Amino acid sequence: MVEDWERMLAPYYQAVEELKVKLKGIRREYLEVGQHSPIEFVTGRVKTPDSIREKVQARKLDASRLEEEVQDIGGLRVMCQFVEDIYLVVQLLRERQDFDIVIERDYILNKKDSGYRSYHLVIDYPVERVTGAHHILLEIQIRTLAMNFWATIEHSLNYKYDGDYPQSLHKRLERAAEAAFRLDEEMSQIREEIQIAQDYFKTNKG
Ligand code: 0O2
Repeated sequence: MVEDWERMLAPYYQAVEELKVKLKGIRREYLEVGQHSPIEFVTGRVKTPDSIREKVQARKLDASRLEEEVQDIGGLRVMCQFVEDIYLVVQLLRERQDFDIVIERDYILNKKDSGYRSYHLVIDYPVERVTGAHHILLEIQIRTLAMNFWATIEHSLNYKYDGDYPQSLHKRLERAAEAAFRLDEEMSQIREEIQIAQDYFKTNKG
């Protein structure tokens, strides 16, 4: 499939590190001016050759077009406190000049059958190499802390059962996904109250 994985993955490692710095920079900018940051924390990873091979086989992808077919070889994850923050982050990323968004998938409005919720962006990112700009695709997943909690647990179970859960577990995971979503809705209500309280404080202080 690939002769030299280290060489092929090198631009992905560079891009993931660069984007972690850039996304954490957004958080820092908000905090510097004393505002709520829509970004709580950021993680990033590059898929292993084994995991890339597995995905190509499982999805019957065209291995000769690996870098176009597997769009999450390099992946960033942005965790937010509130669902509203997710859409603000998406808006901030749409306005950036350092990459182009090529695909947007809203798995919050359109949750997956598994119960999975997240907002996915696939971006075309130019990595500056000594040989010039090398364009690669990267996936950015944007989700709340509650969505991340559910996805992390479900991912481990998925791995254990190879996606073939007992029916009872499937039902429980669905219920857990709905509970996580209700938690997000409750937190959004609190967020509105906090903002009203902050506005009240600004108007009435002194
Ligand atoms: P890992 O280990 O998480 O990095 P597509 O289905 O192609 O239209 P999508 O959903 O963007 O578009 O792609 P894909 O390949 O289905 O999912 C990409 C990643 O989204 C997955 O990466 C997961 O991180 C996450 N994801 C998607 N669906 C689910 C789900 O049902 N449960 C959980 N826990 N995560 C999900 P990988 O490949 O699993 O690897």
